[in-house]
Formats: sequence, C-alpha cells, structure tokens
Amino acid sequence: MGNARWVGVPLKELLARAEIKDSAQQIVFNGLDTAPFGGGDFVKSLDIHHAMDGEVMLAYQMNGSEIPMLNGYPVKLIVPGYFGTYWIKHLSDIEIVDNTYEGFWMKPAYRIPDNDCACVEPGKAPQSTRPIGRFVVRSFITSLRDGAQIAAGRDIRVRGIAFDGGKGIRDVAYSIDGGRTWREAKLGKELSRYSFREFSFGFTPSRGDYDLQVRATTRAGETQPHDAKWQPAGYMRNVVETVRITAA
Ligand SMILES: Nc1nc2c(c(=O)[nH]1)N[C@H]1C(S)=C(S)[C@@H](COP(=O)(O)O)O[C@H]1N2
Ligand SMILES: [Mo]
Repeated sequence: MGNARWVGVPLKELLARAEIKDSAQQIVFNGLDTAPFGGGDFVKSLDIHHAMDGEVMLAYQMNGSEIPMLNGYPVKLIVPGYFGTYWIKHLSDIEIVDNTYEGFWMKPAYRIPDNDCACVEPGKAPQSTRPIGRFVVRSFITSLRDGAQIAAGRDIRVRGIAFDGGKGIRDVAYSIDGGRTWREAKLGKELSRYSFREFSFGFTPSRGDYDLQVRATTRAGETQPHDAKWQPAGYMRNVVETVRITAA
C-alpha cells in the first residue's frame, strides 16, 4: 500500500467534452495491458454520477514526477477513497455505456456481500453481492514489528498511520494492555481526507509484555471492530490488530 500526491485532470472535465446522453449509466475503463492467456483483460467501471463527482481524476504525475511504470505510466485513473482495483493503470480507453458493465473483473470478481456490514457468517455464501467500493477505516502501528524487544525504563514513541474512505480521521485510540484501557493518540497533520493520517503515542515500559492496539474513528463515527468481519473474498478486513512487544 502507498500514499502519494497526484496531479492530473478531473474526469468530469474530460467527460464534459463528450456528448453524454441521458441514457448513460456507467463509464468503463481499460488500460494498455492485456491478459497473458485467455480472455480476462482487466477492465473496470464506475457509475456515471461517481465518475462525474469532480474527485475522480486522470493523473499524469505522482509525487511531482511522471508516474512510474509499475504505478501506471503515463496516465492512471485515481478514484479517491475507493479500493485500488478501480485505479486503472496505463489508462487507454474510456467508454460510456447505457447499462451496468459486467465484465469478469466487475462480476464475479471484486464483489462483496450486499448488506450493511459487507459480511457473512464464516462458511456461508452471500445471498447477493455488489462491487467493492470505499475503504473502511483502518489503522496500523508502523514503527514496531510484532515480537519486537524494546528497552525497559526508557520512553518510547510508537508511530503509525490511519485512513478511511474519505470522511477523514477524527481520532485514534491506543491501548498498551491488549484493549483493557484506551487513551487518545496524538494525530499528525491532515494532508487531505484521503491521505494517510499519522499518529503517535508514548509510554515508558517496565519489564514485561505489552499488547499494543490502535483503533481509528472517522468524522462520521465509523470505527474498527474488535472481531474480524468475514466475507468469502477476504476484502475490507479492518479488525483492531495487536502488536505484541517485550520490554527487557
Ligand atoms: N491496467 C491495469 N490497472 C490495474 C490493474 C490491472 O490489472 N491492470 N489491477 C488493479 C488492481 S486489482 C490493483 S489491486 C491495483 C494494484 O496497484 P499497485 O500495483 O500500485 O499496488 O491496480 C489496479 N489497476
Ligand atoms: Mo487487486
């Protein structure tokens, strides 16, 4: 995963130059790559209202330079807040269609249970599905690995990142005792509603084991579950993770 600054053209402005009819339903996107065998060219679609929201964009720069080949040179579709599967690299074709596009990578691939939690009981199949959409809120500790040894009696600053589908991060809570007690971490600068938000917290460990957890909440009040939700494809996991460390 990554977090970059994109420069490009709003898709809305480009589409404004096409004569879109009222019957238009979706915009279909393809890139220069083809499937190595069989069919299965990677093609994705967005609903027309989403494609015209002014945020979806055709980027030609990443972090102030040409987009690297592996990231989609020369033009990449940027769909803020949406899973990377929609971010078509080497974008070469844009088609306006008057139906719901159902190519392989929209159906059956990249779909989630069509209910509020996008989840089902383990082992069960969803009754119906919809295409995957926005990110769910997540947070990670990035400065320590699970199993790390730290120095007892010395202050430590723990760092990490939080992000969500675009509401913005309201707060990140942290626990050093496996979720029994929680406090508020210090948030870094908000670079945009879609950017990773840095956080940090400090404590002075005595000798012993610490189960570190972090839990982010968005401005809309969405937060991370303590038990993982299940879905057959395994997408959207955002359970509160635990990093176990030892101070000695
Ligand atoms: N042209 C093209 N773009 C694509 C894909 C692809 O197969 N072809 N895969 C998509 C999927 S499913 C993902 S997860 C991301 C991966 O982007 P990354 O290589 O930057 O992690 O690219 C997306 N864009
Ligand atoms: Mo993917």
